[in-house]
Amino acid sequence: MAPDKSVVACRGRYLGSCASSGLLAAKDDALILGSSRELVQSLGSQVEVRTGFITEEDEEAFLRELEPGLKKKRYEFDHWDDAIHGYRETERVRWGAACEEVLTRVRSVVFADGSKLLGPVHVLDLDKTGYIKPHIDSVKFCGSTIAGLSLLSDSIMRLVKEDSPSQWLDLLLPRRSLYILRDQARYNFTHEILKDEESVFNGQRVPRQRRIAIICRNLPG
Ligand SMILES: O=C(O)CCC(=O)C(=O)O
Repeated sequence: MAPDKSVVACRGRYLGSCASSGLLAAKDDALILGSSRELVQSLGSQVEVRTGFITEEDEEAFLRELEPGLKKKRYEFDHWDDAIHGYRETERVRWGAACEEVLTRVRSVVFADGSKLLGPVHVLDLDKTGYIKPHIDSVKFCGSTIAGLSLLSDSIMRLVKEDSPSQWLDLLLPRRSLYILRDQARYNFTHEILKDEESVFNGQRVPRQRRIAIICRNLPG
């Protein structure tokens, strides 16, 4: 009989698994590691990682649309006060049919019917040496939910409780996965994307390559 893997302790940290939890069955919880079992469980409903959300063909469709515009921009490295190091970015309202179909699927999974969404989709291209420092998205411009597709590379997103830094979650974001941050996870925890040198999940190196994130947000309510 398979062991109960509902929560697996890993060197003083906890790795949630949906193996025996009906409530969490729709999620890939083995991709979420936290400072305590309680935190993994309590924040579990507000953090999701869905592996294989897009196909290789979908990823290629996004790259075909985005590369010509991105290539004209330079990666930005030297703004000391920026939350992001080694990036270029763009926004896009209109997409070709293949990408629009994926984005419709993202919106239907992430947002309730009738939610007011930020019109343009944010595209963030991180160089292999790039990373995103801990920050909380502006409450002026962004509502309760942030969802992102990861293209080209696996990566680790770290959430740290703003007023209690010993409370943290690491999310392993595999290439072509979708992540979703909601409510407390979005408002009370900083999020960051680790640099290549620090990219280790549950003791295992997760090499960071160039990564493009396609990010959808709702509007403040
Ligand atoms: O690259 C990502 O998926 C996260 C982006 C991010 O942190 C942000 O846009 O606030």
